[in-house]
Formats: sequence, C-alpha cells, structure tokens
Amino acid sequence: MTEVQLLRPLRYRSIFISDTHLGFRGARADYLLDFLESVECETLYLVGDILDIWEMRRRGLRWPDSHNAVIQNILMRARNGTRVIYIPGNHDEMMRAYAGMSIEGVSIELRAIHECADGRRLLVLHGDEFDTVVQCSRLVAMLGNRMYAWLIRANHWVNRIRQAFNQPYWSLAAHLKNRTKNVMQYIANYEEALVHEAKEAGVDGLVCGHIHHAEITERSDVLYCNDGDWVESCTALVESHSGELELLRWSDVRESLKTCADVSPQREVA
Ligand SMILES: [Mn+2]
Repeated sequence: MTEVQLLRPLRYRSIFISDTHLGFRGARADYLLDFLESVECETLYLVGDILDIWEMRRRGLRWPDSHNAVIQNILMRARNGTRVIYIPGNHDEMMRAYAGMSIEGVSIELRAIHECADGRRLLVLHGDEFDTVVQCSRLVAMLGNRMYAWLIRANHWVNRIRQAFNQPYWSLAAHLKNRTKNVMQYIANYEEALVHEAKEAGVDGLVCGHIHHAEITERSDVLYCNDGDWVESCTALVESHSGELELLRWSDVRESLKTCADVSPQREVA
C-alpha cells in the first residue's frame, strides 16, 4: 500500500460495495480499509458476501486485525449518522434471518430500492438467486416468466438442502470461473437475468454483486451496475451528489491521487 496521504476525503452521496469476503484469507481487507478511510458518504450499501461465513466454517475462524478494522470502520460510520444498509449474500446468508432488523445501527434487508439524487430508482440486491436462472437461460427464454420465478425458488431450496448437509452454497459463478471457457456468456446471461428482474420491479436500474465482475452498462433501457469485489478487482460503485454513478477501481484512484491530487480518478460513468 502507498504512503500517500489524500488531501481530502472523497465525498459521495452513496457508496456500494460487496463481496469483501471478510474471514477469507484472500480478502483484500487492508486495501478496503484504505478505501474506507479515504471516503465519506451519506449512505453505505453492503451488497452481500461481506462476511465469508462459509469459509470460516470450513477452515476455522481466521480473523486478522485488518478484517476487524473494516468492521469497526463500518460500525463507526453507522454510529456517526451514515445510513448503512446490509443486504446479505450467499456467503453470509445466515444474516438473512435478521432481515428487517437493525443491528448496531446497520439495517439488514433482503433487497432495497435506492433513489438517486436525479430521481432514478435502483433495485439493490446481491444476485446469487440468479445462478440457476442463468444456468437454464435457454429454457427460461422458451418458457418465460413462470419458469423464471420457479427456478429462483428451486435455487433457494437446492441450497437450503445443501446447507442442511453442511455443504457450501453452490454457485454457478464460481463453477464457471474454474472452467473459464464460457465466462463471457455466463456474465451476459447473468446481466440479462438481473435486468429482467429490475424490469419486473419497475425500476430504472439495479445494483448487484456476486460474480466479482464490476461493470456499468445499459441493457434494454435498464441500467446494470455491478460493484465488483474486494478479493480480486477492489472496486466500488459510488454516486455523486448530483446522482452520477461511477465505478471506482481503487488501485487506479490511488495512482491518480499520487501523481496529482486534483486529477479526477479513472472511472466509468453512467
Ligand atoms: Mn455471492
């Protein structure tokens, strides 16, 4: 990590991060902490897989100081008036049992609707329930909406049964990453499934995570934002005070702040 001090905190209206996988040794917690200490926001969304409870169960509790510092930073924000909304994912699905509750000032929800400063409404969800839809995307295309809803329920029950046998969540994303041939097709199908869901919800766009692939794109008039992860790419989605959404790649932002404090960070804008 660089020793450069930021001249000012980067101020945003909202910040979305996901897939930090705290408790997993591959988590880039010190990098994430550096990010958190450099930004301010009114609303912070934690879009799932924040804690890797499956990994902790499988390999025993690993909880380095840097992972703890991330949690402390988030709780301190909640205490100091930042709205913090936590939408659990599949690696921290045990937290879904607390949906509707507020713990230490952190609201736990299954999904949320975020209203941007410019009035756009975004569905915020982790996205793991779409693994099965993506897997069966050709069937879904043929059979339509009822098949679609049925598959999401099937995915839920398959993973409940796996859980009962103490098997980790089965993710098509992870499976395909190991067999990289069809990754691009997988990502396209995943995007399509989420865009479909956003349309059903009657919103302008969505924010998700899960597949560790940060992106802002528009598909059939729906804005698709994936905030990426803090295991590989170290990315966050941020909203400015005027409602502009950007993807921050923290290593790029760090570089540009090092060379010139006034240069805008590298970004993708929607
Ligand atoms: Mn996930």
